Amino acid sequence: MTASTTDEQLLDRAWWKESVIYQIYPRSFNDTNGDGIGDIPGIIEKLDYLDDLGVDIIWLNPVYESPNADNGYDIADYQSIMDEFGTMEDWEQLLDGLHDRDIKLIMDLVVNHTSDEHEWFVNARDPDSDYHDYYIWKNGRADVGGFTGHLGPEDEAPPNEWESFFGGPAWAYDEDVGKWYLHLFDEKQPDLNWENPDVRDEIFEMMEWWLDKGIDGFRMDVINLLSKPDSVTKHDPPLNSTEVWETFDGPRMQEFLDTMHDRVLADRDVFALGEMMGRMDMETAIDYVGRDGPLSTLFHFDHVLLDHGGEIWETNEWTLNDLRDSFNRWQYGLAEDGWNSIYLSNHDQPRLVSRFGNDGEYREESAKLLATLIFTLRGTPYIFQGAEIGMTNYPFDSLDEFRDVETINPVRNALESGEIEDFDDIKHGLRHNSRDNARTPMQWDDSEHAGFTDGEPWIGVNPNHDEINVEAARDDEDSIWHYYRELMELRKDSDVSDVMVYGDYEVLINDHEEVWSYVRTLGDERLLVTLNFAEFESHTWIPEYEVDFNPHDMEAELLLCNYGADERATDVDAEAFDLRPWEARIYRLK
Ligand code: TEU
Ligand code: CA
Repeated sequence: MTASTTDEQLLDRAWWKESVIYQIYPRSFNDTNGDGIGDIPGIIEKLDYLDDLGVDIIWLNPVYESPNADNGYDIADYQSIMDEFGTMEDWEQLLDGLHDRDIKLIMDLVVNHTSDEHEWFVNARDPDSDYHDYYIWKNGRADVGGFTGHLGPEDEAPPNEWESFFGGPAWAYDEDVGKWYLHLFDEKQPDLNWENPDVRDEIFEMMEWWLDKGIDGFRMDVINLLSKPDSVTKHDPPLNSTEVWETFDGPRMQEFLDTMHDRVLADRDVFALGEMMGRMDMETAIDYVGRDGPLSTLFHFDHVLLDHGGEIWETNEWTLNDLRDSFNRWQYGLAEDGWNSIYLSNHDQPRLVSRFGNDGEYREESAKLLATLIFTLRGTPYIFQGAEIGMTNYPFDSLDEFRDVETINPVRNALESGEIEDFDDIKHGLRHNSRDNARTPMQWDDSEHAGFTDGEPWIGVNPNHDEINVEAARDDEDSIWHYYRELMELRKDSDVSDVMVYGDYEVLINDHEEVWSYVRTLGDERLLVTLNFAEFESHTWIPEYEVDFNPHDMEAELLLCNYGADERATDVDAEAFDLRPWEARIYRLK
């Protein structure tokens, strides 16, 4: 890997590369009217909190009108606000409040599908309507096995064998139409037909409408699913296709996003973040997010799939080597062109400290180590609400406690079919994997419902809120919360900010089983980051032969350590040193 020059790296400066993003899941952030559901006035109430924390961009999960089959990812009207969350006036006040504090706002853009309650879909059920062709309708096949029989007319199978991401067939039969419509997610989330130019026009106009209201960009939901494979678009019934993965990065994907870019994004300085499903090769990624690509950056799933099995209750063991390999692939893959998004959690993922760290004895240390990782890899860092206080997974005990379709649907199906006998057999896996872990309410204080609501919360509050909460974290100088602030200060407002954002990434001792170390370089500026992913002390060193400078001749100035700046951390010998359990250090090398 040849290091590019300082000038080359800084040529591509952008505000969204230098920003820290904070993700708000409104339903679980802060409730102001006691209905147990977070709302927009609740976010407004916490604007100073966000400002104090020091974040630059808020990504707001969907707040649009929705019957909430998938908590707002099933949109019934793209241009109005969900009643439960408030009004358009509330939303405008939120935007102003953020902008007053120099915080930008990006909105979720969910245009692979709508709700089945969207006016377009309601009309689409009439085959003579102009809206019919807004969705993907296909004839069934003769009974060929698979999902056959009970779902549609007798002796008719769904158009192909695709399984929805939320379990069951990806097609639903509509009696009035006499055909099946595609839904890659829930039945209540019919996929839009992007082959239809009217659909593209509507979406692009809607995007412009929001941008004209003053938002700063979009987080684009499952955006690489828009273009469906030829087996479906060109045939009716579709050609046989069993793998729903075939919907990733379809034939017209680049064209659709290029058009979106040219028509909507190009003339404005906005941030466009694409969520990309599947395991993508670097060429495709660079087509999307490289200098000439339509998007700013992307979310990929490489590292968050490591510990997931095939079913929602199945888990895999991950090792540090797996985790480092998946990040290495992207750090090196987008080193010359393109830009990464660095996240370890979001509303679809279990809590990072429970998953990649240790939520018991070393909760504080490991939460800080993971934060160090997020802020020192090359890319834009993301904080999902609650990570800044080290919130953990929830001790789910019964199916009733879950709210998420992605958990409930497949578990119900498996219980009904007898594939699993008893909930308790899969409890451990669901506790580990379920998206609901991320969705339990934000823990503000140690009061009954953690200060989230005066009413009954829509989903359980983690019982550990008596210890883990914002109030306690802000009061404690050594807390995870204050550590996040220190990281942000380093990244945004220090002598090493440029190297932290733009510096090249180079991994050291790539096969160390406990310690992940890397160097970030920008011209003469060098940072060394060293992280011990273990509950015990680990021995490590900086090998001369792996870097183009001699670390043993250099002085290492400690910038930050999750154990504090004690002698062990400040007085380091590059040839050999030991890291304490979950210890994280950042050095500046001179
Ligand atoms: O997520 C897409 C997606 O891939 C997840 O649903 C994935 O299946 C899950 O993270 C694995 O556990 C986006 C949204 O972020 C998600 O909330 C929506 O449910 C989904 O799209 C449909 O809109
Ligand atoms: Ca409310």
